[in-house]
Amino acid sequence: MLSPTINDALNKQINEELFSAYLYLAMSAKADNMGLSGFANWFKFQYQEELAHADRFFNYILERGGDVALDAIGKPEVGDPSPLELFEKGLAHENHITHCIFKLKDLAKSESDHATDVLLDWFVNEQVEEEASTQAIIDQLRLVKDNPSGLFLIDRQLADRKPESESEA
Ligand code: OFO
Repeated sequence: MLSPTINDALNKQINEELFSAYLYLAMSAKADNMGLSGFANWFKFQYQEELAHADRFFNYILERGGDVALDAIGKPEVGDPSPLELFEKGLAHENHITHCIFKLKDLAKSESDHATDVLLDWFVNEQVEEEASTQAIIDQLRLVKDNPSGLFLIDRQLADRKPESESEA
């Protein structure tokens, strides 16, 4: 059984993950409008991953006999960014999510909720991976600056991103 405090914190994290999904979906549309279909593809997969993250918390709460309470999802503000700024915004958001996961870990530990603590280990590792992959794209974009050929090549590379299940097969 989940404590009310942990249950509430996990519900808030479902909302964070769904907002993440929404944000990446907005970024995908923005990239598509810029003519960068590879970037749009990358953000679309990110959107799907975030939905899966929300699902993981959703299933876990129910598995532990808790109550799922869904809240309103905030409006994602993307503005009018350059391709580099899009990814910088994505990284800043992932840094925020990492902070949320760390706070959840602290809470689980303080309540000796070992099951939630173990669940969160998966998310700690996922955040390391997500921050690293986003940073790698930022590094490439900084390297090519505004060079259209460089941007084109990165776009082609991001078009190759496949869902995790397919790339592992
Ligand atoms: Fe981007 O990892 Fe979930 O939010």
